[in-house]
Amino acid sequence: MKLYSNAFAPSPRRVRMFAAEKGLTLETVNLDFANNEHHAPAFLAVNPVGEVPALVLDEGTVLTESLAICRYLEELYPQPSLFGSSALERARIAQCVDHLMFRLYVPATQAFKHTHAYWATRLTQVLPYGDVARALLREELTRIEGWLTDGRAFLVDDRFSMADIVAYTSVEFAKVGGVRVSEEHPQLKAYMARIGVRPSAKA
Ligand SMILES: N[C@@H](CCC(=O)N[C@@H](CS)C(=O)NCC(=O)O)C(=O)O
Repeated sequence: MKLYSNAFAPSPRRVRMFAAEKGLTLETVNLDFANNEHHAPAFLAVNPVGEVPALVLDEGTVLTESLAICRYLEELYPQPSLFGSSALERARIAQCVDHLMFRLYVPATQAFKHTHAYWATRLTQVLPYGDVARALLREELTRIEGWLTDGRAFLVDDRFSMADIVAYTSVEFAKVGGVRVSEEHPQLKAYMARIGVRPSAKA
């Protein structure tokens, strides 16, 4: 298997972190976005959308979408289970992952795209929309702070899961959209430090 990735982007980071938690080493090709390597014909032949991650299987099939790739790896390598091991646990983790993808990751991408210099020449930036996305992001950080006030170590059922991977990588990514965990979020700050010392956080 070969993973097309980018060192700084959150979507391939989810896959790298997931693989590291499973103890997997994936052959990885890092594309340089600044040099538009993700829009070069060689990569568009792999993923015509021009986005990472893309996982090329040994028989040639290409999988895209970080969550789909992680689910595939979970099926191949079930332990440790990161999507849950009972019907209820799987539902609770999926519920949290979907919530975070829509309410944390999406506003983080919109804040990044509509305020950061990297995107200025790549799309029509609408700065007030970027500000709306930042406000939504701050609301979401406050919501997660609320979840963590009951003393839980991880987001779902007190064990590390895909929900923590999505939360950690998205909160990290929110920084490039101009939103950081602040003194208003002491539980979230401690949570980020707790997840950040896991070896997978460096993957
Ligand atoms: N929903 C996709 C999102 C993929 C995506 O947006 N990838 C970004 C990096 S996080 C990308 O390749 N961006 C390149 C570009 O838009 O130019 C997933 O979860 O894999």
